[in-house]
Amino acid sequence: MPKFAHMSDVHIGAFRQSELKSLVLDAFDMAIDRCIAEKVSFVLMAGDIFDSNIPDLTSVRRAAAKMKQAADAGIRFYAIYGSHDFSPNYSSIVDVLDGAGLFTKAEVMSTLQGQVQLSFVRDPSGAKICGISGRKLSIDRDEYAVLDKGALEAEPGFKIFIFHGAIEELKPPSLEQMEAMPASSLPAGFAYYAGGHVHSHQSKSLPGRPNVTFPGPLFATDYTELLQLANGDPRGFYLVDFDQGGVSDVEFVPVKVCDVVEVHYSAHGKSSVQVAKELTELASDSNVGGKVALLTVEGELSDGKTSDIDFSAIRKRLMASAPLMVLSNHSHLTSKEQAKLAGPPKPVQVTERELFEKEISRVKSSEQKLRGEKGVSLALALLKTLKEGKKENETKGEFEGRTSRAGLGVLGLEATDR
Ligand SMILES: [Mn+2]
Repeated sequence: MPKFAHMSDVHIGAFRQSELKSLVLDAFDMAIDRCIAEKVSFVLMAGDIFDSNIPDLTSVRRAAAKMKQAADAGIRFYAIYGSHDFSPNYSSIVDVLDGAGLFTKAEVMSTLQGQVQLSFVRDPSGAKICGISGRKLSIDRDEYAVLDKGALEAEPGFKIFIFHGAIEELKPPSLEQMEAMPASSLPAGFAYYAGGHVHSHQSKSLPGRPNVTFPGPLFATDYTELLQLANGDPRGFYLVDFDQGGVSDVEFVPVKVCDVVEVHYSAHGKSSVQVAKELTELASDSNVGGKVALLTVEGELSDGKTSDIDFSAIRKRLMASAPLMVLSNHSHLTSKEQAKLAGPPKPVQVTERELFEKEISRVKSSEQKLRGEKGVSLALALLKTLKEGKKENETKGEFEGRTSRAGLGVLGLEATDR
């Protein structure tokens, strides 16, 4: 029986550290090797294949070489953008690979009388695939609202819908806050719904919409997800048996590239001297060879400062057992002594206002609006404008023009034409 694979949220190019970037690609290699061994007809990539629209090229080169190997084995790839690798003007790596013939973009969209029309991409196996990409700022939700579902539902044959967004009925409790749409937004009567965006795996059949499936990442994309791996959360993709009659089996295939372990230490109620000593011993005794080690230190020191603890020395000790990588997190380590001095941290906005209030007396200007409370408000408004970064795909010139126009607007000055 023919098979297809369904992956999503691989986030190739994620992580700053080259060792972790490489592990993301190792997971991708393992998944593709399995697809080749299983002789799948095609692979669905439901968005966020890459961590950004223009990821680092070393990662792209490795991923493209692997896909080429699969393509040479006769495997076809159908992809949509996610929210990370989307670009509004066709300058995403997804478009590059589509242009090079390695991918086929599964979103073929047009608008007719205010309605969104989708066209099917036909795979040689007979499967008909269509879908909607993820976008930044959830613009895609509007597209579902005006989607011509009737035409899609009327199409006969074995149909797959590919999408990038959370579905209310399948939202994991840990992602309560995530924006989601009801399953009724999806056209009914397809054989399989290949989802992306939700970073945990799940497959569920809903009335009229069977096999609504999210694979989640193949490895991890940030520190929190590395912690999930340390806690034993499985990662992988789906293998699906199908024929023209429909889907007969949906199987989750775990992918594991390495062990991830957390070395957890509570410093609560201990002195900085004691913590430094105990952490050094803990690091010397921990065997994290061949693993990714996450060192978490938290709690409030009874005595001494957090800076008394030499974390780089402790890290070095951990490195002695030759781990793949050591990441440490001590952002939740505090001390009684420092808390007394500094008080609880203030929100950024409060700090900014306080700084301006302190400095405003130094402004010597006859312009009333630059002084006193008015001056503080103006400075805050200007700062807010200047903080707006360069927009995706905005050129340097466009960015500078927009920023100076907005700044002059805040100051109540007219921009002069050059
Ligand atoms: Mn994602």
